[in-house]
Parts: sequence; C-alpha cells; structure tokens
Amino acid sequence: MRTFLALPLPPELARKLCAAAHAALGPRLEELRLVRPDNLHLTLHFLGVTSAEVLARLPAELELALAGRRAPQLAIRGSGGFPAGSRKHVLWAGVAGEPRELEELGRLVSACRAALAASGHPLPDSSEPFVPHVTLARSRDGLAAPRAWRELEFDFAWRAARIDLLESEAGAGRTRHPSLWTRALD
Ligand code: 3AM
Repeated sequence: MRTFLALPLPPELARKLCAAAHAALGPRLEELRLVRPDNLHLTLHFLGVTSAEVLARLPAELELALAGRRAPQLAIRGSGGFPAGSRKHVLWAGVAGEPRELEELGRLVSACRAALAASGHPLPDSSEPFVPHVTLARSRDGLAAPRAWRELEFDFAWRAARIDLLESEAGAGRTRHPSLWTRALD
C-alpha cells in the first residue's frame, strides 16, 4: 500500500478552491484532471510503499512525535505549478502564513519524519526542499499554466486542525484517499 501524511482541507474551503479552479481552468479541462474537494490536502510527507510493520507502529510513533504540536494558522494564497519549467504537470494553490506559523508547519513535517524513522520506514537521503502547496489539478502530458490560472489570487484563512495518514490509491476510476489514521491538532 502507498501512503502519505497530509493536512486535509475543511470541506467548505475545499469547495471554494475547487470552484475557483474550475472557473479558471474551464476551457482547458480536457487536458487536466481536477482534484475532487474531498481529496484536497497539503502533503507533509509522501511515504510511498509502506510495509504492514510500519503501518502497525506508525500511529503510536506519530502520537509521541506530535505531542505539543498545535494547529498552524495558515492561508491559501496565490497559485503555481510543478515542475518549474514551462510544462506543468501539477497546478496548485500556495500556502502562506506568519513566520511562526510556517515554523509550526515545519515542525509538523519534522515530527512526521521522526515518527517514520522510529517506525522503521526508510527516509530519502537528500530530501527536496519542502514547498507547501495544495494540488488542485493534474495534467498527464503537461501544459503551460493558463493565464487565468496564473492570475488567480486565492486568499483564504486556514487553520489546519487535523493530520491524516492517507492511502494514495491510484485506481483506474475515481481517485480516493481513504484515511488510515487521524489526529486533531489543537
Ligand atoms: O497532492 P500532492 O501533489 O501534494 O503528488 C502526490 C500527492 O501530493 C505525491 O503524494 C501525494 C499523494 O499522492 N506523490 C505521489 N507520488 C510521489 C512520489 N513518487 C509523490 N511525492 C513524491 N514522490
């Protein structure tokens, strides 16, 4: 099973983001797949294939590592895409916040990594810099981000009050991310 750790978006905020993405990308929807509102999240760490042993140990290690952590007060702001070049495979909404709130987000990422190490899950040697984002659309072939997308000016407050371990299910039909574990952040 492939899994990832993420902060899910509350339903009302997710619906607003999806509606804005739909409006901006409407003419290009044949080239893109929009993420459904109930699948929107900020990925903290992608685990990839996760063994049954790690899945059994991880919840307790996450509880330990997340002790004292709180819900960061963030904002969904601006839009962008990956990779950096002209043909984007992922279009996303940006995540911003006051420095101490972004530090708290960074501490959540560190806590996830500590829990994974303690559970025996392999961590990559050199990790890419963490760019917090919420993926809204994917393109298999890649496309130049449309102007309407680049001009999107999201600005929504978001208190990230839950962390989930989610299954990354890449089925033929609708993508779903069943939750394997969840914890509220105060
Ligand atoms: O929704 P986002 O973009 O934040 O891009 C995938 C998605 O993140 C990412 O994990 C999340 C759930 O699928 N992902 C998938 N395969 C990946 C990989 N091989 C990956 N991230 C890094 N390496």
